[in-house]
Amino acid sequence: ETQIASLLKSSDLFPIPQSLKLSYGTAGFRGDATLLASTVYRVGILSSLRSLKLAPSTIGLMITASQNKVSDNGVKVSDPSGGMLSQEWEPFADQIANASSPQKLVALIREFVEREEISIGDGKGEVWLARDTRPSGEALLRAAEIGVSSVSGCVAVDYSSAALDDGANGVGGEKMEVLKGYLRNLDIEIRNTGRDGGVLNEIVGADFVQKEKVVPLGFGVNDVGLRCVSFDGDADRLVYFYVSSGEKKIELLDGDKILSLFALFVKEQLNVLDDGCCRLGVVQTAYANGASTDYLKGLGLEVVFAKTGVKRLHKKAAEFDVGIYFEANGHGTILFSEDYVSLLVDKRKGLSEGSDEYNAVSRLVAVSKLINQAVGDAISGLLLVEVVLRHMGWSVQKWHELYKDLPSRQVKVEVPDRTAVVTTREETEALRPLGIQDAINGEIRKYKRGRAFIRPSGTEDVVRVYAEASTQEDADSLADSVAQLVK
Ligand code: 16G
Ligand code: ZN
Repeated sequence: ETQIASLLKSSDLFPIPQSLKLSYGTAGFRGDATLLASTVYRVGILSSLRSLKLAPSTIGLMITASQNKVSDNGVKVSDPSGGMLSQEWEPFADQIANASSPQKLVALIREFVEREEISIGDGKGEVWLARDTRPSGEALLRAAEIGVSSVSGCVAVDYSSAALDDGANGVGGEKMEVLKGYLRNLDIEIRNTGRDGGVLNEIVGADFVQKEKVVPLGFGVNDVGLRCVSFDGDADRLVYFYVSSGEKKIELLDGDKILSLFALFVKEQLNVLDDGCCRLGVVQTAYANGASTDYLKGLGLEVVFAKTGVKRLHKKAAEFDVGIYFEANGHGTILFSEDYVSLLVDKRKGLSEGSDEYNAVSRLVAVSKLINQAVGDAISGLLLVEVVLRHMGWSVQKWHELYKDLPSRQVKVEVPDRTAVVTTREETEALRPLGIQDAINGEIRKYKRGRAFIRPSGTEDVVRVYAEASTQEDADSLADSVAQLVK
């Protein structure tokens, strides 16, 4: 039922133009581009179903009208072999492309899914999307993406590689405009550059997105499913997100998730090298989502904790050969010790070009050059995320699935004297006021997967409270009751 509701909802976004009559033809559907959004959306659904039917397998969806005039466009599907969609499915393609209402569309899909015995929900479907350079391609690709992901358990991987960038109306947006000119094979559309009258950090930017978990200004329903990234005002933090439904809700990929992606990638290269002598470590703060810490430990990584603030994390990361640090709010980088980089460069000399080991060494050396090892910054962070996603062949959705965040809540409490709160070195427990930690522990014990801590802010005259638990309701209520203890 939720599957049907989701299909009805998404198909409402793509009403079928009157008197449209299409046939899959020799190479998919083609026509005037302005008439094709509903068709492409529906072909997205078909591709997901095809992927589930042949699971595990990847289906290709290409938006192109080949040699037709530029105002035309089209869509075709390829099977896992890389060849054309099996002709047996063409009649179904014709039927759904021409279904005159969302209800008829859903009925056709339902009947087809039953007949073909396609299991929706448990299977993992994947559809790779690409397009030619027609100006209508971008919007149609979005329609395809929505179609693909409206079938539950299916993800779209966008190989046309466009990303949206929220510059927080700060310096980052401006600099990205410059960088854009140098980037090939990566289309970035920049919003909130500050030039359109937007105010720095107001309802925009990484801090807003990470704390509020809603879209920044300038983003909305038309961006559903697309890979978006937000910088903060001075472009030293970044978080990714995608719009998850037609509303303002987002799925957030915070600093913890960026850390996890980087750690996984670096570990993968070290595994190829079978390099037991490289000490790889990751550094988090008390704000790291518990699920991220579990994930990183599950990878067999050494996870250490530092006090809030880049300088503290940086110092700890520098103790490793390769140290990766990120705050949940998106500050972070990867540090390579000089010795380790020289060792890699020497090692490469003895390897044959193009071998797995050679490539792994080259990737690590390239990362050490790409990332800003001084303190990290949003632009180099973005470039590395994009490179790693491309390397993995992952969509932002697939990356998000690395682990599921525990629900969390942050609140701040105004107090007469915030220095009355003194914490342990890693800020996970309060030493003063005396007795408060016992009281906090008492609250934590009431919740499944409960965790909470308090710390005096280093930048504002407040005490911050962080809480997480297995449900959002519990996280909210734990945060509230701990805040009461602080007051
Ligand atoms: C500063 C820190 C940031 C930290 C935040 C915590 C740097 C460059 N920036 O913005 O890392 O997360 O403060 O603020 O170190 P808070 O102490 O008010 O919670
Ligand atoms: Zn900043």
